[in-house]
Parts: sequence; C-alpha cells; structure tokens
Amino acid sequence: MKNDIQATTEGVELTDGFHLLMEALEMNGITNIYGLLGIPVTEIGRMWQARGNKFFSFRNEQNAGYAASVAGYLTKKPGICVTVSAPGFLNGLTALANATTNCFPMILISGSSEREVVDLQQGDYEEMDQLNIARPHCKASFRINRTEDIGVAVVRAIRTALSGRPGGVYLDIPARLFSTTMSAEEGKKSLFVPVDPAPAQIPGPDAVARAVALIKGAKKPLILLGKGAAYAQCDADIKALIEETGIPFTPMSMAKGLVSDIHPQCAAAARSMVLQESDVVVLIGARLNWLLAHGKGKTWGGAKKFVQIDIQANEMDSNVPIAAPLVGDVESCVNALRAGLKGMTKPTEWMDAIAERASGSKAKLGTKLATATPIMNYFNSLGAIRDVLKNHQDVTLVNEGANALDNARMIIDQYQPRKRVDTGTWGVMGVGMGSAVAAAVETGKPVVAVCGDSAFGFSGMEIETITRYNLPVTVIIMNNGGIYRGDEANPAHQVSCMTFNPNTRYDLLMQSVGGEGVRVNTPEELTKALEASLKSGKPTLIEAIIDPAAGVESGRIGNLNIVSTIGKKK
Ligand code: FYN
Ligand code: ADP
Ligand code: MG
Repeated sequence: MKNDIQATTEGVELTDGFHLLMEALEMNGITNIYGLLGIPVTEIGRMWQARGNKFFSFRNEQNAGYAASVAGYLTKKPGICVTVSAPGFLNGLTALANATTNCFPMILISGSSEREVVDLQQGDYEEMDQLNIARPHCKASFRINRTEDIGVAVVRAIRTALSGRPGGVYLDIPARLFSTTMSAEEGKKSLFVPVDPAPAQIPGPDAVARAVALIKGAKKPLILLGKGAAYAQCDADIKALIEETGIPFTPMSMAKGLVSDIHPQCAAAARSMVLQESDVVVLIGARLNWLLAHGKGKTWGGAKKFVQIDIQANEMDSNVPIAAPLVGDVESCVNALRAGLKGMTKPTEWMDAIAERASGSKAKLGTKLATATPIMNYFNSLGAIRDVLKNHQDVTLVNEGANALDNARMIIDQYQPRKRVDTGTWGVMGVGMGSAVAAAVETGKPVVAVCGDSAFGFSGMEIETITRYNLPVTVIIMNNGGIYRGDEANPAHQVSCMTFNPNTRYDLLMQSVGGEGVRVNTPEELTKALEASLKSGKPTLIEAIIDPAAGVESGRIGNLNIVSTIGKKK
C-alpha cells in the first residue's frame, strides 16, 4: 500500500489517527468497508479508496451495517461499517445488534463528538454518549482516546468479534483523534496482527464419549444444522459426518445448501415428522430459540434427548435440558464425533420412512408449483424462480418478507453452502439490499434477492447503490400490494394500514436509477426476465405481480401474532 506519510515537524515524520486506523485495518486483511460518510468520517472513505481499497457507500447506515454483517458471515472476517456520529451511529446500531443476535462478526466504527462537551451535555453537534448506548447491543464497546492505542483497539475489536461466539463490536472514535498526530515511527510500531484470533475449541473427551454413546443408542437420530454450522466453513467434515453415520439431517433456513437440499438424507421435506418422531437430535450451530419452538411443545412430539454442538457454553440448557453438551468449535466437535461414531450402524429403516414422507410432500408441492392461476401466486412464481436457479447454483439467494420468505425457503432448493442469506434470528425486514450488496461484493458472483413488497420498502433506495457499483444483483419484488396481503379494504374515510398504493411501479423506480426494470405477470415472463438478468449480469429489478389475495397473515408464523377476540363476531 502507498505510504503517504505527511508533514514533518522538526525533522520528525508524523502520522495521524486517520492513517493509523487505515493501516491497522489493512494489516489485518480488511479490504472492503461499507458505510455512509459525513462529519467527521468523510476523509476515511476518500483515503481508503486512494490507498487502493474498496469503500461501498450506502444511502442509509442501517443497510451499510447489514452489508458489513453479511460480509462477516460469508468471509469469517469481521465486516466493517463506518458511520457518522449520533443519528448515523444509531442507524448503524440496529445492524450491529442484528449481527450480534445472529452471531455474525462485525465492527461498527463511528465518529463521535468531543468527550468534554458530550459529557457535560453542552449541546455539541450530533451529541450522544455512543459508547454506552452501544454496549448492551454488542459483544464489546470500545473507545479510542489516544492515537498510540489505535493498533491495539483494532486488534481487540477483531479478536472480540471473531473469537468464541462471533458477534458485533462497537469502536468509538472521537472526531479530534482522526487528525491528532504522533511520530510515524512510533505509530508504525504500535500496529500489529493478532495471533490466532478465533482459536479452535476442542471438546473434552468425556463430553465426546457421552454424545457418541447417546447417538449410537438412538433409533431415530436427527442432525439439525444451523447457520453457526454454515459459518464454521468445515463443509466437507459435516457432509462426511452425515454420510458416514447415515443420519438424516434438516437445515435451518441459512444452513440450507450446507449439505445440498437434494441430498438423499435431507429431511427438510419431512420436517414436522422428523422433529416429532426423532429420539436423539444433534444440534450443530443451531439454537433452540423461537425458530425451533424452544425445543418443546407439539412441534417436538414426545420425549427427546439433545446433543448440542456450540462454542458458547451457556447456550446449553438455555431452553430445555441438553443431555450431551459438546462445547467447542463445530469443526473440532464434528470430527471428534466422526472418530467416535466410526462403523456405527446406519438407521436405514428410519431414513427410508423419512424419504417416503419427503417424496410424498415433494410430489404434492410439485403439483402446486405447476398449477397456473389467473394472477400469479407464491407457488407458481417461486416455482419458476426455483427452476431457473437450479441452473445457477452459485447464485446467492437473499430472501426477506413474510409469505415471500416462508414460501421461498420451502420452495427454492440450495445446493452450496452459505448461498442463502435471509432475515435470520430476528426476522428483520430491510436486510435485503444490504445483504445483496455484500453477497455480490464478497462472493464476486451473482445475487438474486427475493423480497416481499413491504420488506423491500425498508431498504429500497439502495437499488441506487446497486446500480452505482454496477453489481450483478437481480431484485425480485413479490408485489401483492401490502403487508401479508394486498386486498384489505380501506376502512370508512381512512387508508388501510396493511396495504400500499396499488399504482406503485417498482420497475420504473429501478429504471430511474439506471438499472433494468421489468414487470412480469406470468411464471413464463418471470422465467424469461430472470434468465435474461442472470445472463446480462446487469443490476435488474423484476416486479412480479402477485395476487393481492395470495398471502397469509404473518406467513407461517401466524401463531405468534396476537389478536383481540373481544367484540369480534364469532
Ligand atoms: C420443506 N417442505 C417441503 C420441502 N421443503 N415440502 C416439499 N418439498 C420440499 N422441498 C415442507 C416441510 O416439510 C414443512 O411441512 C413445510 O414445507 C415448511 O417447511 P419449513 O419452512 O422448513 O419449516 P416451517 O415449519 O415453516 O418453519 C420453520 C422455521 C421457519 C420457524 C424455522 O419458519 C423460519 O425460519 N421462520 C422465520 C420466519 C420469519 O422470520 N419471518 C419474518 C417475519 S414476518 P411440514 O413438514 O408438513 O411441517 C413478519 O410477520
Ligand atoms: P440458526 O438460526 O440457523 O438455528 P443460530 O444463529 O440460532 O442458528 O445458532 C448459531 C449458533 O452457532 C450459535 O449458538 C453460535 O454460538 C454457534 N456458533 C457460531 N459459530 C460457531 C463455531 N465456529 N463453532 C461452534 N458454534 C458456533
Ligand atoms: Mg406483500
């Protein structure tokens, strides 16, 4: 990298906070920054680019933050987001909290106002106690007060984001520090690279023996893969565990494709059956949170014993007792299990019963996907997308919405690891465009973002970002004209709180920012438009017109929606 060290005073070569921060990031292998510039961080973007790196400049910090977090998830290096102070910081904070909840490594770097004014609440420009506000929303919140501490602070942030359970870190940099100078020679000496920032954690032999005995004694074992398993990037080891033991597996949404959805042992299409009937469940990088009904209740049927692989010791027993906790990193734990389970009798009868159920479900679904309707519904439209993506298996699928999310997860097969990025643990709407940018940048491959029309609205302006950087992103908007459904009538003299302007033209919105914008009404038109966009590699938005009556309130999680029964007609 270019060493453009600055002025000298009295013969001493000087550097400053800006330069030290960039050198520390570069030294640690960071090449991409996602952010939104302004006072006091503007120089960062210009200088970062001038040094030959990439800066991706967004329209709202929240989307830049989502991009950084997804970059972290995909690369196992912390994704970096840079924002201005107070409001910019707060916009970015949502993404930092989301990264922490999802266990994605990310560092939010925000400029802040001067301490002496903020602490006396004297009303500085964008005054806010950012350090303390960030603290409950991430793994650690650090402030750098001295230029000589920049190196150690960056390393501390990286190690915190990556080690153990990955997550978010906040780095607060008061404006003045950026231009504060120090001796270039001393500055250089203060920078370093951490040794082994995400150390392997080997499970104890007793814990392994306990898990092996439990799995060997099972009649109906099941492996449940979560996004922690996908993050671990030991794809071949996980596949080997599954194939060597013959145990059926089912993925959580972002673990789809870690082992192919069309693998003969994939039990996704018999999900209810395997959750209910299994006797021993091996959780690999998946938490028994709301997405798994907390490990109890009718979702899980009868008595169940859990083996849980997780790097975070106190994840164990967080909802139900874990019979065999395996605390360690996924790769070490999976390989320890493989060694212990060598020669295990494969549960073939159980697997056969699952395969039969799965093929029945697939046949039923196949019929729905092939059924034409006067206006497209989620099935025939997503069926068309599925068929196109079958021939483009390296595409990253970004997915958000309610019905658009649940149906796409069920219908669109994934064949390769980490090729699906969605709303994650929080069910967040608005992650779409940031995730799409990061996936395109970090993988260098095409991205297809399937979004509900409501979900798209949260980050829609970033289509300008997508066209500005000319990224190979195809956004497909499943436009049914509202939240969940688009057919709710306006109450007397009011506007329905669940529907949108039916005359909205998302295709024209994309054209206005220089991308390809197409509107489609049939599965055939959708197929044609998607194939064309993947072939061209140009930023494209396909507005798919979906029947306003096609959605279901709250998608497949309607059970979580609270309704009042008072005063309603039975
Ligand atoms: C799955 N299924 C299939 C297939 N794959 N049938 C046929 N063919 C194929 N290939 C079946 C599967 O067996 C299930 O039926 C059903 O499809 C749904 O499967 P899914 O999606 O895996 O599971 P489920 O129970 O719908 O959801 C599990 C979940 C998921 C909670 C992990 O819903 C989830 O990630 N939800 C996130 C929701 C969210 O965040 N929403 C955003 C907020 S929207 P059965 O076996 O018959 O059950 C704000 O309102
Ligand atoms: P999903 O939503 O797919 O079920 P979760 O985000 O709930 O996945 O769970 C991911 C889990 O994976 C977290 O509990 C996290 O601690 C764990 N995890 C992340 N990385 C690793 C790793 N390298 N080794 C072991 N566990 C990990
Ligand atoms: Mg909608």
